[in-house]
Amino acid sequence: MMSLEQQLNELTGKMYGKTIAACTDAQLYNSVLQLTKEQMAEKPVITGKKKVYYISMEFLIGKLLSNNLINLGIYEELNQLLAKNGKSLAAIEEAEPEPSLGNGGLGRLAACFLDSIATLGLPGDGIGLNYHFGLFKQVFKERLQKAEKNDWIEDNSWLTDTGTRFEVAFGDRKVTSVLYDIDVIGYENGCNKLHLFDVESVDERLVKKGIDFDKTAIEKNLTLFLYPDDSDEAGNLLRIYQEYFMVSNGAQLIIRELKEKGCDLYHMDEYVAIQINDTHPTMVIPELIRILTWEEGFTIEDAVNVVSRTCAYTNHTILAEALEKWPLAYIEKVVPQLVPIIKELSARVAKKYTDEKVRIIDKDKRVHMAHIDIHYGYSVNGVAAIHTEILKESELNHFYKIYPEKFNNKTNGITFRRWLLSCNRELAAFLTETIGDGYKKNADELEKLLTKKDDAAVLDAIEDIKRQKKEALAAYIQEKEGITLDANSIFDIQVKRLHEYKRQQMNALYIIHKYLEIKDGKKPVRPMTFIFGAKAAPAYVIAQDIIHLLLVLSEIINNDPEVSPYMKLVMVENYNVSYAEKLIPACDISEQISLASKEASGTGNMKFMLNGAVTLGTSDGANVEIHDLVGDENIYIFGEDSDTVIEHYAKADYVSRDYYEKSPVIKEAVDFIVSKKALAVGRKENLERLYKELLNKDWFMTLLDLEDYIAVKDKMFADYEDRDKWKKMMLVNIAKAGFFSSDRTIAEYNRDIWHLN
Ligand code: 26V
Repeated sequence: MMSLEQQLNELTGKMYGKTIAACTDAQLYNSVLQLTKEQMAEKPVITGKKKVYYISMEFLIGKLLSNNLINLGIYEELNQLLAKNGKSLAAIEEAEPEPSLGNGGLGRLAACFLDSIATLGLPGDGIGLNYHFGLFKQVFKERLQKAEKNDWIEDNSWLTDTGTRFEVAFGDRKVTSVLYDIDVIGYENGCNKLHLFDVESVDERLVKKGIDFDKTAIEKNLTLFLYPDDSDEAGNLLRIYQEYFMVSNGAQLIIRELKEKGCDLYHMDEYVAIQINDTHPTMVIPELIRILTWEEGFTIEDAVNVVSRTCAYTNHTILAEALEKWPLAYIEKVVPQLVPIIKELSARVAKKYTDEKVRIIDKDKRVHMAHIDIHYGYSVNGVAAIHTEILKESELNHFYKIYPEKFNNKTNGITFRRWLLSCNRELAAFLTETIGDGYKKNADELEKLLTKKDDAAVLDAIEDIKRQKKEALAAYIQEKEGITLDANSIFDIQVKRLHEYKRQQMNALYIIHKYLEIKDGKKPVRPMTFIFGAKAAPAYVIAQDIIHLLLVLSEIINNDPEVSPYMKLVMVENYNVSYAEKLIPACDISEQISLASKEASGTGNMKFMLNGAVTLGTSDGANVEIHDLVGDENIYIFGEDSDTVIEHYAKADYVSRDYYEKSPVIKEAVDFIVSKKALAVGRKENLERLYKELLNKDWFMTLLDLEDYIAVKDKMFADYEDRDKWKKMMLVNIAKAGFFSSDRTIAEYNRDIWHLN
């Protein structure tokens, strides 16, 4: 057997005619990529009688090198041999392009799930699309977000062309697909696959400047972009083309694999479970029924029955605007062959149930995709306890009454390989030293840390690691954003997609309030650092305005010598998974401040907790479960609860202007948005629109919780000075995070829904 060093030297020699020591970081990245791929190819493929297919329009996998090395168990060895040759693995990792094949939590969850499925040794593959350009690259120009194309595919990449080609027929054209696979290696386990489909005729030259392109040239553009702007009809149609392309390929692949295994398609459900990630892949249901009836000789009855026993649906949001309802005419245009099937499915429902709310095709001839999933799938799950309760009791109550047995909760989780072992090697090493390394396979063992709650050496070490990570982040931000941060200040971080329901604007109002206090002579005892990272959908106007406000505020605050010694504000550019891996370990205060009932789960909240941050949050999503686990004394909860919020919506009695007029503190902060100072830096159009939105509409009730938010956040800053108390809170949060391992989540999916092995 050759040593790892010999193998790598042989590769660098073959690829570049150089020794390890003579290679550049980019050359070493390519060589290590090749080495890793070869090692993964030697791992056994995970097999079993039944397999799950996780079908999703998004897999936000992020960079893969570090994770794959950890899962292969060779990270440390490689790290050392590179160091011996004068090279740094961390620097080499920087050379990897990030595949941003997702928008946020939903896509990142899919990636964590693939890691856990393989880690638990369960047979399960992902099915998705090979977008050439991931989520746009965000740049700031004149304090506004600009979107640029974000390519990630290089000659040498994790993708392998499998040689598989399928035909996909649309109403007006046929295309040929190409199947690329990415190996998914479990932690100290075998391999599954992520199957990403592409179009053979795709043409990157279609993209002119920015992210604009001809939306009608389907053969050329189908897999160019993730989530193209869907504000117009051509964009909507393209989205349906993408969705059908994915499910047609997925269905063909699944049926081919079933036949290869010699399975009886009438008993498909004994061999396959298909997990539908939100409604985007819903057409897989009518598509499978179409294939079984048209090509395999099934009666419609038999096809509906077996498909309904095979497909399961996960809901990820209650936001009405995010629930897909496609005009039947659009589906007719793109995939006319599905229309008779969808009509049949709809007719069956209409015959059985008079309630209009459970219809598939409504009176306006729109197809409610979630309704197909619920009627013709065998499981419906929410992603956190409170979310599932809201689905059962309000959003999907009409369905819950018909099918109570289908509803179940699966609280989200995160893979600890990426969100602890890889992004916080210092903390992982300390934990191993302190409680052994059992926690790596059994996350509940983190609780052993509780026995050290009064051990000063342990508490100091945790504080020390946090400090190191803050210094590392400060250095990175200095380099990337040109802003100097003080690692002695409190790092308060809000990173997530930009959306009004997540209320970045409420955080901004707090910052304005603090700024005004400092200008008034009320200085904080310790400097505060506020960090944001967020991309806003290009067509989402108010979200752009909120980014503008944050950039205006950072300009005002960071450049005011009276204020900047006490407070800094950074809006990092192009927040993505790699940036998250640097920000999260360095956080003191984790901002999870969505309007109660609106954040289905959140998963960032879990990542921060695991890395020893303390949560400042509403009773929403998984915050509720974090609260239950750590207890009142280790979390800061504020704001109205979901029942109250749901009641405000039902009665339509929330009037933001009342809150503004009642409270001088709120008024002063909101008015600052259109003050002379702000307008001197920012654009009138954007700031005035945001101001008016907050006063006249405020659909996500920012002002409802603002006073309580200020009070609780102030208390939190004060408590930070009680170092013993704070260090204990950090420890308890880490110790209690085991529940949020996606290994636990996947074990539950398997136990209750998939029944593999
Ligand atoms: C999509 C859209 C698209 C149209 C404009 C508005 C809008 C708003 C939200 C969404 C999100 C769709 C689903 C989603 O990403 N849900 C997220 O799923 C995560 C994983 O379960 C969960 O942790 C987050 O709370 C949830 O927002």
